[in-house]
Amino acid sequence: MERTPLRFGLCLFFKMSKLRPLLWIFAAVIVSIVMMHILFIRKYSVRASAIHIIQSLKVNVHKETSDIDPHGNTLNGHLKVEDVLPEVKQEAKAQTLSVSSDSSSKGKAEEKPQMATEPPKNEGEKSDTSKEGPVTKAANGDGKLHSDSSANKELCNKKNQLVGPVAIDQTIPEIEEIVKKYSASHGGWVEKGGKWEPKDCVPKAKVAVIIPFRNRERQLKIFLRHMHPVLYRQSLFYQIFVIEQSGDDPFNRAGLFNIGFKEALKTADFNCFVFSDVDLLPEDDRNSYGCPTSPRHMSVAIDKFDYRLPYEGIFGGVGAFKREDFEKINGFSNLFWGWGGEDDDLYARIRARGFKLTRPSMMIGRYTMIKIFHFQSHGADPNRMNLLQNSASRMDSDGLSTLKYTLRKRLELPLVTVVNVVLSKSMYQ
Ligand code: BGN
Repeated sequence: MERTPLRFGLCLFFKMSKLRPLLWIFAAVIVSIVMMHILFIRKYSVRASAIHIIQSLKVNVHKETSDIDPHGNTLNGHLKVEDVLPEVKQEAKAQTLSVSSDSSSKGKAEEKPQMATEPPKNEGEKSDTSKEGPVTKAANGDGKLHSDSSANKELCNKKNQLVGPVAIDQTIPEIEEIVKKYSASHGGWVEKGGKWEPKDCVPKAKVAVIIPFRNRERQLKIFLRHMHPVLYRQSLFYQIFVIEQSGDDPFNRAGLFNIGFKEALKTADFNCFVFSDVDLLPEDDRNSYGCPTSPRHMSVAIDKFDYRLPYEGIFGGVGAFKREDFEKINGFSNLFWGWGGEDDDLYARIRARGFKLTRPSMMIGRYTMIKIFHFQSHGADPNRMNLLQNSASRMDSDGLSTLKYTLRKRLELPLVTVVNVVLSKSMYQ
């Protein structure tokens, strides 16, 4: 047959229609690869769901108008934590609610089977103590927060309060909801500032849980709902501090941890410090947030990394120190601006001082990373590789001893103490 344009067109159409399924598959593969890259590969699981993006947009719209500092300036366009966890107003409102709903909420708590995320009731605590052995003296001395004498109390030893694997709830709660459930002013246990201490025994540790923070309110609400019951069941003297970075400079996670260490010590004589990201939820309450014998990497098995250590020397996520050990390594470096490296630097400090790094088992040190999309305004720290060349020789001249920041606000909210600071590169030039 003669090769006419019509015949050529018909042939092409015929071939295309045969190839079309292949073309569709090819296109789908490309789109999936791009999506996987965007959603999974970036640091700390930037996995999104449409609903979360929509919610985050709603929050961002709200923040533009409410984010005003005491001088009337808008703060970097970021929603500040107190807008979401309002302090006094929130508590006054909650207080009113408690008068009328106290009995009804108690009724509800009794009806419901106890969930893994809830602490046991006080009656359980009392019967526990009766089982304990002879009077032991407290290892830690009295803290400024101790309300009553520890003279005739035993060391807390309530392992039977722990439930092991705990439920992970990644829905975003309303703050009123968790305040009503946990706050001491509503029949819960958490006192203003996000703290608690066992009343009937002497806690083995006084722990400050330090969370570096910027613009992660939804994660924070999930974190607080999850952590308070876990810390309660571990019978710790504890307080949760959120250290919020103001200003437009890249996030300085390590510097915020150092600030948290200093600011926490203004509140009580904490002897242990847990440095945690806001998006990491322990899956097992036997993973102790108390004092480790030596520096401890706690988040050894994160779902994001398929519950495996990505590399042996990783110290990212959640770490715990005795106060004196953290002081011996001069804390974290203050010089890492943006993502990455500060935890590797800390690991180098730990080794340089001859500490043995401890870790929980892979079964107990399991964590879920909160899966909420967040926008990272700054990427990785381009200088991190240079800094990591001299971690050990730099450690005495870079850390707690050289920390600089401006304290803007310190708020004792119902479930957390928020310390808002200015931390900028220019302070270190
Ligand atoms: C590493 C980061 C860590 C981070 C882990 C896990 C660096 C330094 C240069 C190699 N280290 O690569 O900070 O905790 O990934 O995400 O970027």
